[in-house]
Amino acid sequence: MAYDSFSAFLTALERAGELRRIAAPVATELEITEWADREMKSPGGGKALLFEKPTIHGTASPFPLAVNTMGSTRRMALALGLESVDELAAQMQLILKAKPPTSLRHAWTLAMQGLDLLNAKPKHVSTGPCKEVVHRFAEKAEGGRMKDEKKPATDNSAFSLQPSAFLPTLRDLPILQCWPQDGGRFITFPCVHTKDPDTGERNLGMYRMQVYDDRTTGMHWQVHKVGARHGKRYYEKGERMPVAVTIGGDPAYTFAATAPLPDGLDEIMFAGFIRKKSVPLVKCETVDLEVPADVDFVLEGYVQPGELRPEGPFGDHTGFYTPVDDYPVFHLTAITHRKDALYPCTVVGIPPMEDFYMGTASVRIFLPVFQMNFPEIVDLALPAEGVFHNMVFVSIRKQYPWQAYKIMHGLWGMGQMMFSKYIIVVDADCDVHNTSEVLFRLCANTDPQRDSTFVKSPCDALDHAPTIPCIGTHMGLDATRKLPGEGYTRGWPELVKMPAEIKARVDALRGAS
Ligand SMILES: Cc1cc2nc3c(=O)[nH]c(=O)nc-3n(C[C@H](O)[C@H](O)[C@H](O)COP(=O)(O)O)c2cc1C
Ligand SMILES: [Mn+2]
Repeated sequence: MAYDSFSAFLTALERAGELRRIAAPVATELEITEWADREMKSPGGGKALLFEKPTIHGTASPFPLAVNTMGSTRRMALALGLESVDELAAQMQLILKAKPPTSLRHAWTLAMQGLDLLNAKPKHVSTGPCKEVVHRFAEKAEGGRMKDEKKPATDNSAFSLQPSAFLPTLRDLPILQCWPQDGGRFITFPCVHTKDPDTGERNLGMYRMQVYDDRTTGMHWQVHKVGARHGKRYYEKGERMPVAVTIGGDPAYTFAATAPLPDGLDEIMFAGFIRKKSVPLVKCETVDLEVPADVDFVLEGYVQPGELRPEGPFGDHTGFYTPVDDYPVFHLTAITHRKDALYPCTVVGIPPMEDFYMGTASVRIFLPVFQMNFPEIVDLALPAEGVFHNMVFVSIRKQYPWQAYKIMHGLWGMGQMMFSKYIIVVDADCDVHNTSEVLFRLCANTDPQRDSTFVKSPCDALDHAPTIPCIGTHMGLDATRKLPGEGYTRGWPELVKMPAEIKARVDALRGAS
């Protein structure tokens, strides 16, 4: 089911008893983060929070702020218009099963053809709610600075509400300064739209944006991401890169921007598939790009390839501050928005946080694709403690010796799974969503030297542990029961278990007493 606005999604959350409104003024500087962090860490992920009067240095922003809207299993499903994310996984499986794919690429192609069948192609519209207020900026006289001109990351203490808030600038948006040592304010749910200059293919990715001033932000696409690849091509061609950033609208857009689709596959179509309705695309005012017409905000602008500026520090998903590093700069040329625009965002930090539920939904939806390639995979989980990439639990139906290693290497070869620092493989009867059960198997079933392997791999750009950024080792641990063909000849012991009839009898006895 599609939401025709972000506010319609909030209404659905409210009806489901999943939303808490906060009428009191709360500061975008640290306070909202502290509130949201407590909510996210409460049992099951707490509730979504709507701050009706977020303040910017004590002055109310004209735009309410919503946070933790996808931060529970139920809200994540509601965000995608579902009772359970498994419904989408089942549809994915149906599409793939219709014609067994012969490779990963083929599997994706089939999935995307399936999207066509489901009429998920975007449709082009001439205008939409995101154009209710249009603020085009005059061309800036002063360009951005180039790579070699180092300057400390912005001190945003001068960040204050402009008196004429009718045509908004970035200063009017209730953008959070999340953590005390953050380099400034960061847009944490930006959906960044770019185009491959060679093929015209669209990409939608979520890359956080640090606000430098009312017209300039950072663009934190990490080197492995598609936005960065597009940027590199513009740089090679010596062309200015058009970029449009959307905030809000159907939460399916926000989710699609985070989903680890292979490069070249269109997140807008994926969003259409999720919501079972074509995404209405409208042309931007000042750049040659199209964006969903029903979003809350559109930030239009460009990245001048080659121009870099220090970005950070930022209290990150990892639970640590990522240090200052050079990233591209986004220059705004226009802001358009709904009259009643809401500002959705998230807060990241020490897990578990809202993004855990988003990552888990991605894994569930794409599990059928993993299983197409590796039919022995039963289930897969990224535990909250591993913050997406640090740890993967995978259960398999083992049939032959060293199959666990095939699975590890296979996963390391699949898109963003390349970042997986530790992969732990367990047998089919272990529930990978129960970390305690996985650790039990790991501890009990492994001989550390025999059952581990190290590989060299690209690492998540946010990982502070590798000696050199972005490269390092990954470790695979085979916690499955060992076969004679794996050199284990002692006879693997049985797990201690009670027969079902005794369990039933004790259930009955306990119920009666
Ligand atoms: C809340 C949140 C914030 C994120 N911030 C960033 C970021 O700043 N930079 C980045 O490269 N990836 C970030 N990601 C991860 C990307 O959105 C994700 O890898 C996505 O699949 C990238 O899309 P792409 O493959 O089209 O580049 C973030 C994810 C979430 C959920
Ligand atoms: Mn992509």
